Amino acid sequence: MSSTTGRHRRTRTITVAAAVAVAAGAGGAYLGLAPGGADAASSTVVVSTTAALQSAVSGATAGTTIQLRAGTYHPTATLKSTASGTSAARITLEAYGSAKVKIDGSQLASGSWLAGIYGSYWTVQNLTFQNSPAQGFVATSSTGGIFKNVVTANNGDSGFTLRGDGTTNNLIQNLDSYGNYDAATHGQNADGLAIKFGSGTGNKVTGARLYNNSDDGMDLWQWASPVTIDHNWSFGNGKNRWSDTAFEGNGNGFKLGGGGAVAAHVVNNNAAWDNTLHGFTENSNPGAIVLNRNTAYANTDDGFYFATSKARLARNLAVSNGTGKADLGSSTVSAANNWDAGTATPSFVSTDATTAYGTRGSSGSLPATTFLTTGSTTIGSTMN
Ligand SMILES: [Ca+2]
Ligand SMILES: [Ca+2]
Repeated sequence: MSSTTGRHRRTRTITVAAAVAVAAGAGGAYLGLAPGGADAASSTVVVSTTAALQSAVSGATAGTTIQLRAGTYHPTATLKSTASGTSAARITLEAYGSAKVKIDGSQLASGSWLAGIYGSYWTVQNLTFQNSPAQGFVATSSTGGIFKNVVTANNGDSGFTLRGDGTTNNLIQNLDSYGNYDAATHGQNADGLAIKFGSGTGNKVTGARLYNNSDDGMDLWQWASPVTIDHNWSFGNGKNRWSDTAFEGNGNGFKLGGGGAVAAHVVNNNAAWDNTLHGFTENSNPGAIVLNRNTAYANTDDGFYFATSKARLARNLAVSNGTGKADLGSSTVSAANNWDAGTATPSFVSTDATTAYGTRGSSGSLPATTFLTTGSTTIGSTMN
C-alpha cells in the first residue's frame, strides 16, 4: 500500500473477485479468476487511429478503458458494442487527458448510426460525435451509464438518444447537442436529445445545451417512466436552417411526452427560448409532470402548454412568448407562476443570449451568463 499504483492494483483485484462472486450468485456461470484475469479486467487501451478505435470498441469488456488521442476519427462502420461493465468495472470511452477528440461519421454508409451501445455501466466522456448520416450516439436498454461532457453535432438524426425498455439509472451531464437535422425526412425527427420509445427509472439529464436542431431540443416521445430534467437549456430548435423547401421540424424546447405514454417527469430550473413551438409541453402526456422554476422566453407558441395533463407548475416564468405565457387544462395545478394572480414578473438582467453560446467551465459546466437571470430567489431559472 506504499504507492498509488499498488493500492489501485490491489483494489482492482478485490473488486473483480467481488464482481465474479455477484455474477455467480445471480445464477451466472462460474467464471473463476484465471491468472492475469485482474489485468485483463482493468486494461487501458490508448488509440490514435480509427482502426484501433474500432477494434478497441468491438473488443471492450468489463474494466476496459479506451482513451483517444487528439484528432478526428472517421469510422467506416458504426462503433458498436453489446458488452457490459459492472458498477465496479465500468467500460470507459474517453479522450486521453485533455485531448480534443472528434468522432466523425461522414464516411459511414447512409442510415448508419455513428455509435451504438447495448450494454450497461459505460462511461463516455469528453468526446464529440458529429456528422453521422443518422443518429450520433445511441444507448439501448442500458443501465448505469455516465455520459459526461459529450458533444453531438450536425448528425443526420437525433444527436444523443436513450432508447429501449430497461434503460435505468443513466446520467447525461453537460451534453451539447446542436445542428442535428434529418434531411431525408425534412427535419421532422432530429432532436438534440431523444429519450424515446422505452422505459426505465432513475435517468437524469443536467447541464445540457440542446440547440439549433431541426426538430425538438429534448423529446420524451413514448417514454413511460419519469425522467429527471434539471438545469438544462433548450433554444433555437425547429427553425429551417437548411433551406429545406419541405421542412417539417417541430421545434419544442422540452417535449415531455407523446404517443400514449404516461410519466410524471420532474422538470426543474431549465430554460427554453427562441424555439418555434412551445418552450415546455406535455405533448399529450397526461401524467403528473412536475415543473418548478423554469423559464420560457420568446418561443413562438406558448411558454408552457399543459392542456390535458395533471402537471403541477410552480414558480415558473414565461415572458414574451408568441401565443401566451401558459395554456393549462383543468387538471393542472398552478401556483406562484408569473401568470398566476398576485405573482409579479421580475425583470431580466439581460436578454442578450451571446454568452449562453459561449465556452463551458473547465469541468464542463454551463457557461456563466446573466442572460434571463433576474436575481429572484423564488421564480424562474437561475441559468446555471
Ligand atoms: Ca417531429
Ligand atoms: Ca421530436
